[in-house]
Amino acid sequence: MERRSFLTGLVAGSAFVIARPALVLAQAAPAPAPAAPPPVFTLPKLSYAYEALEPVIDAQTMRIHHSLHHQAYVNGANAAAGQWEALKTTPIETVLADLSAAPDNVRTAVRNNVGGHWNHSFFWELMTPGGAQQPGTELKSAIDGAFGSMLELVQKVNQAGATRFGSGWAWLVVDKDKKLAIISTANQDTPLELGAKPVLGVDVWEHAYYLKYQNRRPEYLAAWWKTVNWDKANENFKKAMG
Ligand code: MN3
Repeated sequence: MERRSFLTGLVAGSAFVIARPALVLAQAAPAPAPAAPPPVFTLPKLSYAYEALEPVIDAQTMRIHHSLHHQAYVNGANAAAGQWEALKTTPIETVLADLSAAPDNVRTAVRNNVGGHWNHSFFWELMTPGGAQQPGTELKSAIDGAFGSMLELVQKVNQAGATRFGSGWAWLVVDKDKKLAIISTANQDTPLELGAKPVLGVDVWEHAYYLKYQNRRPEYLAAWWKTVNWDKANENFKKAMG
């Protein structure tokens, strides 16, 4: 079609659209579309307000991190579930422990988005306003045995987070030999694919701290410990050892 006749066609089409409403009103209402199935993955609600972790993590960072970044991973995970049927029914931890089971065309999407959803869900629960002060007796003695002291644990996790190049996470995990270990993962990779179960983990993507701390990631890491919910960490440790 030549440009001239295409434009002429558009004008004629517009006139037709303007003439239509009377016709539409005369018709019966269309049948409602069938209800969409519920999404496979949903954004978890936080058990505290966005401002509750101030001054360590500011409300704006929490709002953007939870309602936009985490939501984007949830959306990506649901899109992946549209392409890989098994993702709708397989437990998320099973999926992340063996990414080789995912078809080639969705594996990266699953790694990034299902991984991101899982990591962030874990992270929100691991924090609480004011922190829950101390690790329990069992976890404390395991930490002392593995690293010497709480202070050394904190230093080693902070070191792992500070030296993660680019984006990722630092973790205290129970490894596949049931030993405590400190690791770091890139992007939204999870400890699950290493056969490890996290006790605690901290997001060191810039989106987690940049508004308040800018380039001072070590300062964010040092402050972050004030938010740690040790009750949750104790629970994670018992589950991992059980
Ligand atoms: Mn994040």
